[in-house]
Amino acid sequence: MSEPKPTILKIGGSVITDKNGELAAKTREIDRLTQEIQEAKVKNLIVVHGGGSFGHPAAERYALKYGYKEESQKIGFSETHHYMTVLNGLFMDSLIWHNVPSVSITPSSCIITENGRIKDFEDAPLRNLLKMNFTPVLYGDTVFDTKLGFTILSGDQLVSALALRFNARRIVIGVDEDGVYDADPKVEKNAKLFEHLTLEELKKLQSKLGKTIARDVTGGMGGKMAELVPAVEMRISVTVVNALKPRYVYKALRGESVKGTNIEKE
Ligand code: IP8
Repeated sequence: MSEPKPTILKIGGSVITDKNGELAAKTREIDRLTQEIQEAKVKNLIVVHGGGSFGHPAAERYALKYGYKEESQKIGFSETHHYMTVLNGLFMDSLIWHNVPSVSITPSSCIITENGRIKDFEDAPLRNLLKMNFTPVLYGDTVFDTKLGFTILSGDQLVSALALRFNARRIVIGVDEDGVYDADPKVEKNAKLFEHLTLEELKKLQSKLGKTIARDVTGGMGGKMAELVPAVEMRISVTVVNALKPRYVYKALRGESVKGTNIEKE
C-alpha cells in the first residue's frame, strides 16, 4: 500500500456518447478505452468521465445548473443523476470486464458545492481506494449546493479539484478533437492547434474560448480551460489528446509522445 502522486484521466462525454442523440452510448469506444486503461497499467490512476448525451440534455431541459426554482425540477434532478449512473455503469462494466480493479464513487453522495463550486468533499473512501491501488472512477453529476439547492458539477471541475487535493503528478484529458485550438475546430475550419501552452497562454485562451458558444451546460472547451488554471498554477502538467484515435490515451498515460496539446506552467 502506498500513496504516490496519482495521474488523473478525464474522458470527455463526447468521446463515450453520441452528442447528437440522447442516451446514446458509444460502447465500442468505451470498450477500446477501458482496454487502453488496462494496458497502460498506470499505478494510482483516478478516472473521471463526462456526461455527454446522458447528462446534458436532461440537465438543460430542467435548467438544473441554475439551481432549484420549482418543484417540477426535482424529477429532472433524479432523471439526470440516474442517467449518469447508467453511463457510469456501462463504463464500470467495461473496466471490470478488462480486469481493472476499479470502483465507482458517486459525486452527489460525497460532494456539496457552494454556488456551483466544490465546498465539501468527503474523500476518505477515495483515499482508501488509492492506498489499496484501486482505480476510483468519478463523473460529472447532479450535486447539492448550499446556496442553489442543487446544481450540476462538471467532470472538469472535479478533475482539477482531485488533482489539487491529491497532489496529482499529471492530468490526461481525452477529448473528441486533436487537442486545444485557438477557436472551435468544428466551427472554424482554419482553427490552429496548439502543441504547447504555458499558463499565461492558457489564461488568455480561456477568456477567448469562453466567449464562444458552449455546446454543453458546463461550458465546453472554454470551461475546461478555465478549470485547469489552478492545477497548472500548481505545476501539474496537462496533456490533451484525441481519445477517439486508437492508442492516443494509452500513449499519453504511458508518457509516450503523442499528438496533442501539452500545458505546463512555463
Ligand atoms: O460532461 C456534466 O459533466 P461534464 C454532467 O464533465 C451532467 O461537463 C450531469 C450534465
